[in-house]
Amino acid sequence: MNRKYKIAVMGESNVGKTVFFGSYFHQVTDLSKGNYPVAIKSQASDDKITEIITQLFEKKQVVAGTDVRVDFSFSVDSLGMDIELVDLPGGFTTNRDYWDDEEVSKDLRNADGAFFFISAHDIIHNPSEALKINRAFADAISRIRANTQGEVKGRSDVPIWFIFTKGDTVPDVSVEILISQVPSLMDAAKKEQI
Ligand SMILES: Nc1nc2c(ncn2[C@@H]2O[C@H](COP(=O)(O)OP(=O)(O)O)[C@@H](O)[C@H]2O)c(=O)[nH]1
Ligand SMILES: [Mg+2]
Repeated sequence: MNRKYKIAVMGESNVGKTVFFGSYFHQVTDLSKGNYPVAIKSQASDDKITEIITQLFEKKQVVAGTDVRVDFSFSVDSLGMDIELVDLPGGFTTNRDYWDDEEVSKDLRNADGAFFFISAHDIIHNPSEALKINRAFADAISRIRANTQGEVKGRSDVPIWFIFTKGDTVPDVSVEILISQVPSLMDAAKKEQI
């Protein structure tokens, strides 16, 4: 019996979420012709992921924007994991006005892990936009870390990952430099902070 894990996905429209997930699934499923441990069990998710991989790697076209929640859930049976992963339209996760209507708040409170997508291009070339998104993300991290009333286990150990996209547009910038540009997010994500 696999254990279920819910992953929250945060990132503005166009940051590169769908391209990242499409590339990930291309690498880890038998669509890239090897013997890989990841299984996509829901037919709807499988159809959607196959469509994205075909678009990116066979037709070599960019993918259309996401305007509804897209289920990317998958399983790694060898690790006993069922992973619930949903690709959301970007605006929902960076504009806090949507968080209650679109269940983003609930996703954050219940997440077993979270991905925050940040454009390396924006950090370097559009810092005011990056700062705006940082503020929304710092708020999201505090919701992930918050202790829900009555919950026994604290939330200080929920893993949070930052994914810097579009690194190819700023080839001379190291990941250390990118991290140094978002200190408030790194601090907010630290495990000890509750
Ligand atoms: N240069 C570059 N462009 C990217 C990268 N990832 C995504 N893009 C482009 O950014 C745009 C938005 O990507 P998409 O994955 O649809 O973003 P989403 O809205 O976050 O799902 C598309 O035109 C992609 O081709 C990357 O790593 N480098
Ligand atoms: Mg998308």
